Amino acid sequence: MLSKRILLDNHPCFSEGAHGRFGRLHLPVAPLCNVQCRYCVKKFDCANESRPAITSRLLSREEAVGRVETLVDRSTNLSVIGIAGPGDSIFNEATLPVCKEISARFPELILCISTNGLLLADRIEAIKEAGISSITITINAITAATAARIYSWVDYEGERLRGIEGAALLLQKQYDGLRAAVESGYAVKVNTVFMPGINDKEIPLIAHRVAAEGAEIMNIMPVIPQGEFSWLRRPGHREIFEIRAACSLYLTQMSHCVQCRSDACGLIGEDTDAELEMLMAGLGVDYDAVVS
Ligand code: CLF
Repeated sequence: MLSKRILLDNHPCFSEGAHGRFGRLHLPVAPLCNVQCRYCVKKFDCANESRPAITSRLLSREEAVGRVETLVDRSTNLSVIGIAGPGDSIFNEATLPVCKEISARFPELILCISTNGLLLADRIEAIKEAGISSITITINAITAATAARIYSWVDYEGERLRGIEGAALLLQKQYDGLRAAVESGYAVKVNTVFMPGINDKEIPLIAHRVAAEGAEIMNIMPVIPQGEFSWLRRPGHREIFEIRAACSLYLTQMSHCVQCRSDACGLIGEDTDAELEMLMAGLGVDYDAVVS
C-alpha cells in the first residue's frame, strides 16, 4: 500500500491541491451489485450521460490492464486507477485480480476502490494484498429506518434482505468496514448522497460518526433523481454549501466532485473519452491533436 502522505498529496479526489494536477482512470470491470439503492440506475452501453454507474461498455481483465498500459503511457497526469462500478467494486470477482496485476506492474499508481461497504470488513485483508491504497465508502444514513427508505434490498451470503433487516445489516457492515479499513492504515473517504426529505437531517450525524471512526474526508453529493427516486428534488447549491459547512465541524469536506462515470478518464472536470483514446491509440492517431 502506498503511504498516506503520497495518497493525500497525489490523489485528485482526496486532495484539493492535487485535483488540477492529477487525474484518474476508472476501469469498468464491476457490473454487479449486492445492494439496490433507490436512486441508482446502471447502464452498460451509455456514451452520452455523465454520472455514476454508467459506462460505454464493460472491460475484461485483459482489456482493463491494456487500457492502463496505453493511457498511462501517453499521459503524465494519471495518478489514480479507480474501480467505481457500475456495480460494487468488492462484490465483483474481477476487481482484486485486476488491482493485483496493475499494482505489480505500475507500483507508482494509486489504486482506489469505491464500495457500498457491505463486504469491506470481510475482505479487508484481500484488499490490502491486492495493493489497493485508497477506499471510498458510500454511507447515506445513521438509522436503519432512514436506510430502509434508501435501499430496496441487500444481498448478503446468498440471502436477499429487505426493509429494516437489510438496512440494519448494511449500516452495521458499513461502519464495521470503515473501522477495519482505518485500523488497516487506510485513508478512507466517505461519500454521502444528499436526498432532501430522506436523509438530510442525518448527514451531520454521519459526519460526526465517521470522523470519530477515523475517516479522512467526506464528499456530500446531490442526489441525481432517477429510478425509484425519480420524484425526488435535486438539492440546490446553497443547501449543499450549508450542509457541507455544518459537516466541516467534524471532518474535511470535498467540494470538487463531479459525480463521474464508471469509465471516467483524465483530470476531474476535464474528462477525456477513454474508449475513443484507445481506438485512436490503436490507429496511431494523436487524440489530443484531433479532439482539443
Ligand atoms: Fe474514482 Fe472515486 Fe477513487 Fe476518485 S472518483 S473511485 S475516489 S478515483 Fe472522485 Fe469521481 Fe467524485 Fe468519485 S470525482 S465521483 S469522488
